[in-house]
Order: sequence, then structure tokens, then C-alpha cells
Amino acid sequence: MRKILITGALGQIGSELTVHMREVYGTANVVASGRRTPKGSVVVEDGIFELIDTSDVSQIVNAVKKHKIDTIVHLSAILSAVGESDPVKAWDVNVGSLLKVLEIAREYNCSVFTPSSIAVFGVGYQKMKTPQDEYQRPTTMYGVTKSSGELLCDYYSKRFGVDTRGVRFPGLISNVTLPGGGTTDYAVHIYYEAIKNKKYSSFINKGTYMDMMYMPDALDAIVNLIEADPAKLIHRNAFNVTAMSFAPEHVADEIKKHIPEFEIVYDVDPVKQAIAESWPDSLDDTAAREEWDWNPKYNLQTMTSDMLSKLRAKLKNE
Ligand code: AKB
Repeated sequence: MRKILITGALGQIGSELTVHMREVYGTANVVASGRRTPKGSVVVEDGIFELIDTSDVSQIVNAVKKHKIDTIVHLSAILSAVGESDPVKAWDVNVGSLLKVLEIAREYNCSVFTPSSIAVFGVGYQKMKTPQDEYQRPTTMYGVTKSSGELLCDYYSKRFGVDTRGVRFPGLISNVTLPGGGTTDYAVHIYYEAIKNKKYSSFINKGTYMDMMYMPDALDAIVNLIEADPAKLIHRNAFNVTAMSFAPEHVADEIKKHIPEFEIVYDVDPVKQAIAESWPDSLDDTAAREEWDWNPKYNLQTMTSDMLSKLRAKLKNE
């Protein structure tokens, strides 16, 4: 059985991936890590947890040695909108910590999964059905770090034989932990506001299409790619994956089927809007489907029903 270390386990993906991986691989085989120990967190309290700041290489090495780790899932990262307010920090966190993880993986024989993003695309590429192997000229620091991360992972795979794998995640929608500082975050906030206030003011303009995915599909993507037969992988870093593509008015229309009074208004944030417009309208995920059977379960309709029912229960108890 694998021994897995998850960095950034308290974030939007990590908080659900940790629980999912403990179910798949056994609680004793998954070491979650983060920079805080929030009270009541299942990530901290229901399994093994290590305090790790990924800017400190010795903290990662100690955990790898202590727990005999063979697989690192590296999630610590700064997202697109926050990255634009502090580009140097975004580079240090996103590229600096990945390089440390790759070096440790080389020395201690670990495989590495780390997510890339639709943000690797920026200008001069095919915006609809963006192909797997497409020109990357990102216009945000976040995109620059993710594109660099893909190159670093390929380099460590080819030069040192480290088993590196990744996906280009679109906007991820979840009901457990809020995303922090992304451009696609509107597609999470809209559900919370629909339940709390029956109204949402969107910082992304109508007509702006982006790819999205419900978190259960994202968790399956990570585990299925980690477990994929390496002989079948033509690509590694990183696969286009998507489950749906929509603009704000489409998710609003879907919410209205459940909450007829719901209203969407627009107060566009120019920085986030410019980022959104630089990203694909839709991705072509054929390579992921062919090489490791990627097949998402949720579309906008089924995701909206599930989000609203889970959030209603959660917000009632808050
Ligand atoms: C963001 O909006 O920054 C992220 C992403 C698409 O990578 N959700």
C-alpha cells in the first residue's frame, strides 16, 4: 500500500482529498500536512497530521523519512487573483516549494502528483476545445507558475525518472472548504449566496465561459491518475480535464430551478475579468479519457442539486 504525504491539506482540494484518500488507502497510510492546526478539523484530528511549511525543505524531508513516504501529493499553492496582488510570493510558493518537493522525490524515491490549471493558457491559443498539446503563454503570475511547474515535473520525470503526474484543473466547486483567491471562485460563492440571500453579485461578467468541475470528480481524477498504468501514459504533466463549461448566467438559471426568487446581478472586477477572458472557454480532455479513462460523473444540473442540498444542511447547522 502507498504511503502518501499531502501538502496543503487544509485547502479547498486538500480538505476533501485527505478524507477521500484515507478511505481509499487507509487512515494509517495518509499523512496530511499544513501550516496550522485548526480546532475541530477532521484533517487534523481524524488521522495523521504534520505541521509543515513547504518553504522549509527540512520539514518536508523529516515527514518523508518519519512516515516512509513513497507518494507526495503537492497541493500548497497561491491561486490566480491573489497571485496578481503578490506575484513574487506566488512564484516562491508555487514554484519554489514544487522544486523542493521534486528534489526530495528524487532523493527519497517518491512519485509526485501536483495539480496544474487552465491558467497555463493565456494568449495565442485555441480558446474553444483547447487541445491537450497547445501553445502556453499565460498572462498571470499564477499561470506562469503552473506552466513552469508542468515543465519542472516533465524535467524531473525525463532526467531523473521521478514518476510525476498532473492535471490542468478548471474551476473546482465544492461545499466543504471555500476556495481562496481564485478567478473561478464566483461559481462557489453563488451557491452560498443563493441559500443565504437569494441574490448574488458576480465579479465575473455574463457571457464569460470557463471550465468547471465538481469536487467529487476532481478527487477521482487525482486518485485515478495516480493509479494509472504508466505504460499507457503518453502525457504526464499535465492532462486537460473538464466536466462542464458555463458562464455565470447559466449557473444562475440552474439555481433558479430550485430557488425561483434567486437573482444574479453583476459588479465586474476588472482584474478577475481579464484573467477569466484569458482562459479557455472549454477544454478538450480526450487525452485524459484515452490514457487513463477520465470520465466525470457530474454536470451542471446534477452538481447544482447536490450543492444546494449539501449547503442547505451545512448552513442550517452554522
Ligand atoms: C483559480 O481560479 O485561480 C483556480 C484555477 C482555475 O486554477 N480555481
